[in-house]
Amino acid sequence: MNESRPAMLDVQAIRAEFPVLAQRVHDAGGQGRPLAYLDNAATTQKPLAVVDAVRDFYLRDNANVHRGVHALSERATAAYEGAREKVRAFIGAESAREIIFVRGTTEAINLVAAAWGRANVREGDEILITGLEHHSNIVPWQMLRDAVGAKLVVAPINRRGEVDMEAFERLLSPRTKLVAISHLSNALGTINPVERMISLAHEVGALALVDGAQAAAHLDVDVRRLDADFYAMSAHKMYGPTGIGALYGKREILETMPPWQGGGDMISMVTFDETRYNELPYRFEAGTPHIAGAIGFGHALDWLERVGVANIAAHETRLLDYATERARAFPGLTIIGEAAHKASILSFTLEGVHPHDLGTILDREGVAIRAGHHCAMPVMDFFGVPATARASFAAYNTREEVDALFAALEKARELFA
Ligand code: 7TS
Repeated sequence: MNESRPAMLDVQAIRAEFPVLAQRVHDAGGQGRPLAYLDNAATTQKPLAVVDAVRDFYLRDNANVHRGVHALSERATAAYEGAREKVRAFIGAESAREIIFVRGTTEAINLVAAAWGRANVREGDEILITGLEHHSNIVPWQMLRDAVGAKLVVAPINRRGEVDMEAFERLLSPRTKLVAISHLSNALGTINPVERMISLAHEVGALALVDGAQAAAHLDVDVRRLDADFYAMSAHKMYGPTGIGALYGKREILETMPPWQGGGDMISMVTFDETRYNELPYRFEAGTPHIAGAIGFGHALDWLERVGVANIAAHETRLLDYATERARAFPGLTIIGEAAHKASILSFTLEGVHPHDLGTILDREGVAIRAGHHCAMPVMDFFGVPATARASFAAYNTREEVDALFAALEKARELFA
């Protein structure tokens, strides 16, 4: 990791790379407002470098991968495998064979639950998650639990929205087969101490899966330093295309896993009597993959590395600190989630205004936030709220956009006063 001080971002130059940001919304009759896009935890916008890479692929190189003998197929294959190598380098994996392209974090976790889970989790075994998880890191484990008779154990959180580490340690036992934890909570912005959680999991002989959907574009991720057994991410939250993501798995674990989907590309030989499976990573990539998406993902990683994740993180932390300070001073506003270690996400409620109404009013002011349960209903239950409003920051956001958020909140309060 680069230990030098993060550099200040040239945010205006960055914004110029995202044409979608330079628009007014609800502009009928010239009454529109400049867009303040603060819904980055749902999906980030895409820089020209990514859009151009996808477009260029379709305009110049489009062909299927791994099968053709012609020039276009060779180019497509080289670009697709080049993207795999970029993912490997970005997360510090040892080998590109450990990188499986999937649709996103959801599919990555389902792959592990289906392939590793069905082969390794038995009746009475336990899977330990936390009270902070997104539904995609809960439901696949419930499905596995119900299929094999395992138990799903949940480490509780405290009122600040942090995992209770004493309870987490206490809940680990030789029965624990897998610990599945988010790196960064999408509902609250809490950064989990995943390195410690993974090491505790390993002490009882469990494997550890990290849901990195929110973390990968905001925190420095080094899967070998973390010693994660699996790490899941989604390109679309990392300035890349939708419909593509990656699952990292340690080679020695992936080697022992049966495939989860059957079809083309994942085989080395098929007769009607038997099939021999292909080597890693292809064994887990049945069918024609999202070739253009993977290439766009690779360019998004180039973009992230050029701008620098540490520089982006420092910028987002300044925005989050400023927004938090303004939120604390705002009458009737309650911040949901005040963990000591947070990144890029501010979740809150406003007295007397349902978060969905708030989302609609803010939208009329040009401010795009997310209102809802954020696919983390158990987190909402814990805090006793039906939903929260959530502002989430990215490299291109500005202090002025935080001001626009609070000006719009002021309007909402006046409307409901
Ligand atoms: N895990 C976390 C922590 C997430 O935030 C999300 C998506 C997922 C998993 C699933 O990722 P996907 O790319 O497979 O859908 N979170 C959100 C959100 O907060 N608002 O919209 C999607």
